Parts: sequence; C-alpha cells; structure tokens
Amino acid sequence: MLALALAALASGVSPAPLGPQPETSQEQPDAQSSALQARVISRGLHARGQWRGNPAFADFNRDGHLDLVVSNRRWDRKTMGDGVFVYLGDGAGGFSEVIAGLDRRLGYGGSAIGDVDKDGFVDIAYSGHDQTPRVYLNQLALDPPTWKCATPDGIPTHTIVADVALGDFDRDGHLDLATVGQFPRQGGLYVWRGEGTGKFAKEPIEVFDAEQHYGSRVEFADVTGDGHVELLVAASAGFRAYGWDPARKRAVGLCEDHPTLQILGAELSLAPFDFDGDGANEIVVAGYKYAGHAPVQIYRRSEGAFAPWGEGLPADESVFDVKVGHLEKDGPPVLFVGGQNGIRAFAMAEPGRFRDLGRIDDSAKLFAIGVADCNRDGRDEVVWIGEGGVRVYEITR
Ligand SMILES: [Ca+2]
Ligand SMILES: [Ca+2]
Ligand SMILES: [Ca+2]
Ligand SMILES: [Ca+2]
Repeated sequence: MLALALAALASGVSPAPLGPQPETSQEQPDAQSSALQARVISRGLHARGQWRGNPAFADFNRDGHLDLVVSNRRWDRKTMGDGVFVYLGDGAGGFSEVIAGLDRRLGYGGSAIGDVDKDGFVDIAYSGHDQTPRVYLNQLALDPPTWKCATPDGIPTHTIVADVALGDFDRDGHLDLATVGQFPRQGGLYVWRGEGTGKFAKEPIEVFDAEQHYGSRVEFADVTGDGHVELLVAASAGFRAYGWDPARKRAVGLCEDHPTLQILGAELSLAPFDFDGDGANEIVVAGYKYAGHAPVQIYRRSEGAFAPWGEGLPADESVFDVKVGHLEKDGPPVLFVGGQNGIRAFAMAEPGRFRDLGRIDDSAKLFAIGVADCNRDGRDEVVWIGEGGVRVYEITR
C-alpha cells in the first residue's frame, strides 16, 4: 500500500483510501436539496488551476478587512502549482496577492494563523507536501510588504504534511505548532513547542503513532470549557482529541472510551464550534459515506466523554470539508459541508436540530471550503476552493 500510495503521489493522483471504499461514484445530489441564492463576489482570485487544502482567514495588514490564505496544487496537468498564496481583502470582495517572501513549490496543504512572535501582526503556518512545514512572520507593515520565513529549513517532520494548527497546547503562553501527515504510513501527529519568537523546538512531542496513523485535518480548540485548547485530529483511526496534562507534561487522549470512528484517507475534516453555548466546543467530524459510517457527525463532550449529538445532519453523500458560520447577523449557526456534489448549508434552528437550507449551484470539482465574513456585514460568505480556482460566494437566500 505504501508503494502504491507513493507511486500515486508521484503521478499526482491521490492514493486509494484504505479500508472500505467510499460510495462516491454512486452518489447523486439529494433531490430535496434546493438551490441557495448565491453569487460570486470575489475579484482578483485565480480562476484556474487546482486549489486545495484547509484555508485560513485573518486581517493580516490590520486594515479592518479579512484576508485569505489558500494553496495551489497545480496550474494544469503539466504545471505544478505554487503552493501557498495570501490575498489581502478590500472588504468588498476584491483581493490582491501578497506573496513576497513565501517559498514557492512547497506543494499544496493546509494553513493556520496566529501571532507566533507576539508583535501584534498575525502570522502563518503552512503545511505543504515537501515534508517541511513553514512558519512565516507577517512583515506586511514594511515597505515593501513581505513575509519572513521563521523556519527557513522547515519543520523536520519527515512526512508529507496535510494540515497544521497553531495554539498554546502546553499552556506556557507561546503558540505551538501541530502537524499531521497525510498518506498511508507517512503520518503521525506532532506538536512543536513554540518559543514565542517564531522559533519552534527542534524535537516534537509525538502525540500519535507515526508508523500506524495519518490524518488530514488538525485543529486546536477548547472542548472541555476550561479555557485551554485541546488538540483535535481527523485521522486514519478516526476522530481523536488530546488534552495537555500539566503535571506530567504530556498529551493525554480524551477518546479512550469512544467507539472508533473509522474514516478514510485524504481530504477529510473537522470543525470545532460551540453549538449549545456552554463555553465548550462541540466537534463536527466529516468524511466519506460508506456502510455503517455517517459522513457527518457532531460530538459533544459531557461528563468526561464524547457522544454523538444533533439530528438532521447530511447523511446522503461524502463530505470533504466542513465549516460552521452564520448567514444572518446574530442568527443561528449554519453548518456548511462541501463534497462531491458541491456545498450545502444546514441551519441549527434549535439546539441540536439541523435543517437543510439548500445547495450552492456550482458543480465544479470541490476540495475545500472556507467560511468567513469577507465584507463585514455580519453574515458569512463561503469560499469555494477546487478545480478551476477560488471564489467567494455571498449567499442571499
Ligand atoms: Ca486586511
Ligand atoms: Ca506576528
Ligand atoms: Ca505553548
Ligand atoms: Ca458578509
């Protein structure tokens, strides 16, 4: 399987997932899911190439407008992509590229944001397929504006990294970097302790077995409500969460009692969100649909254990990415799922009850989605990331 995966990787084709095969080829869009009224409001984003990987949003240049990090896998069949891109938003759907100082040709991957050197400017962590994730310090206030690589040799993961996350896992006040590998037996989950300067420890904390497990999405979020983040991963062995034990100075698993949720291969996701408003995040986990496995599940932590929560969740098609946002100012949370049949939205009308709002009418091949209020009207836009570019949809319903 390793040789197969590597051969597939070399040819630019994603390897076949292990275990049960997804049912994507038979899937048809749910006939009952109506079209959402939506229009593309973005200008200045690339409208060609294949884009994928977990995006990130922040106001990097502190002009009050949200900016975007996305990654380019390839421009066309013969031309490799340029990896990480940053676009500054103008608050009205206009975007302009600011990539000075970013390495090209790291390959595609997920990104994360945080002020790792505490200078008040939000910095970027980027995964990439060259096995050496990078952290870039935000120097957009300089003339000319630039990014400065804080880790010029890369973080030595020795694995193809699918996603990264930034959070203070060990509670020392400095942001730490989590990395997770993607391809079969090319994985593992590591935390690299940050020093608060942009530098990271040379030796990681190994949280998840690099020989046996790999994953596709990693996030930091507080799932216990104590104000400290936990480490969440969508992995080959299923969804897992880890907390930090400050006494023993090590990561501890929070899913020991949890039935294994087996998910498959690459491009699967999770999203933390406090749906019930109790101060602790629930976790939406999304993956392939196959016999005995729901493509979307929400886990809520109660009395020290995770349990499935919520009804009315999408069940009829595989889901590659999931995000949570709002379509109305101060309105209910809305779950956005992206899969083989595009992007669908589900509103939580009352706690735990989700209702299908419909589908964005865009049938191009999708890999990832972002949800953020790009034009600052209190309502989130949806960023479509896939074959043929990146576009921001405003949903008007
Ligand atoms: Ca900005
Ligand atoms: Ca910074
Ligand atoms: Ca830390
Ligand atoms: Ca908006």
